[in-house]
Amino acid sequence: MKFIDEATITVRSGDGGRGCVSFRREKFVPKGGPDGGDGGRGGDVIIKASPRKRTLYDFRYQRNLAAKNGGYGQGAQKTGKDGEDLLLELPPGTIIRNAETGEVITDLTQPEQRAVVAQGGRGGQGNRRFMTSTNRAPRFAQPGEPGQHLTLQLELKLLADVGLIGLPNVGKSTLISALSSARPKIGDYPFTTLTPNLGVVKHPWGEPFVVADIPGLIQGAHQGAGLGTQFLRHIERTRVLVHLIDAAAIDPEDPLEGYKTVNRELSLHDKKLAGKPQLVVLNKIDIPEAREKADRFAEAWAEERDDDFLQISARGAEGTEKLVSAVVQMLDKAAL
Ligand SMILES: Nc1nc2c(ncn2[C@@H]2O[C@H](COP(=O)(O)OP(=O)(O)OP(=O)(O)O)[C@@H](O)[C@H]2O)c(=O)[nH]1
Ligand SMILES: [Mg+2]
Repeated sequence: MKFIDEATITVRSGDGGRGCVSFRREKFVPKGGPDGGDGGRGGDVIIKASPRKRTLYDFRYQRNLAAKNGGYGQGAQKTGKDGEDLLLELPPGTIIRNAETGEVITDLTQPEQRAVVAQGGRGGQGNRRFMTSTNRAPRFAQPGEPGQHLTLQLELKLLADVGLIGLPNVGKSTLISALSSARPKIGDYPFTTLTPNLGVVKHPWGEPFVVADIPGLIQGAHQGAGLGTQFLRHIERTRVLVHLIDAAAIDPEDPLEGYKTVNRELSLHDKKLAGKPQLVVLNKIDIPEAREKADRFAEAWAEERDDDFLQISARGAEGTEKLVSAVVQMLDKAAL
């Protein structure tokens, strides 16, 4: 299934049913009074965050969505049936905007959260309601109120606490597999991951946190190189970034190069993203030549920075516990 994170749809709430013009007819009562019932309400268009939904795939082709109209009022004071609501289930993290004004109508951040985006029209009143002392037999009734037409822009920005970034093939998906029950594809080639994956990390220090694994970034990503920066939107809402580096691929001549490339692409895309707290982690430390390269990295790092970085083997699940504890501390410190 394709990962769709943007869609434009048109929704329409139901029209209210028309009120009825009718007069009582009974045997032996020649002139009955008005008894036209009111029309029913039009159905609302309601959106709801459903954790079962992962993408906006459902809305790729299905673009015109309407609630049902209210039923007409009837004689004998019968009110028309209310039109059925239209319920749209969207993945949590979807932002809903009015496509014309760009205004945010709602942001579905909580599971099961609901919002009415277009209200159904009221039903028209039947002629019975218009009877007065001077007009005992009104021959008119109200039409129903029309429903609302609205074009909505849907944008999915996944909700995760931690974003996993790095060059392709550094072991991001291997790491999320080691930490959570997520089982993304792992491959010894760049761009194995084509769409974001979420994993829930359980740990003994408190509430679980959610990690997002996204496709790797390369130089020029902000201009569309590789898979570009299109998936960075899914880590915009994270509080902390884990920047994973393949220790075996470090260039001993310029050990910080890869690290800097990724950060350059981040800030060219979005300064806010680049400003998030970032934990730097060297991976694949089980590979013999990686250790030596990690030492070169450490020397270059110490010349420029006074904070720490970690060394792990995601494949061997070595150092991952320390990584989780460091992330928990950062999450505790970082406010959204
Ligand atoms: N030796 C060793 N290999 C690792 C380690 N972690 C990952 N790998 C290998 O590195 C390769 C890439 O791993 P992935 O997890 O697919 O890397 P990725 O960063 O998700 O790659 P993309 O999705 O393509 O950006 C695979 O062959 C992994 O088995 C590690 O700790 N040690
Ligand atoms: Mg991957």
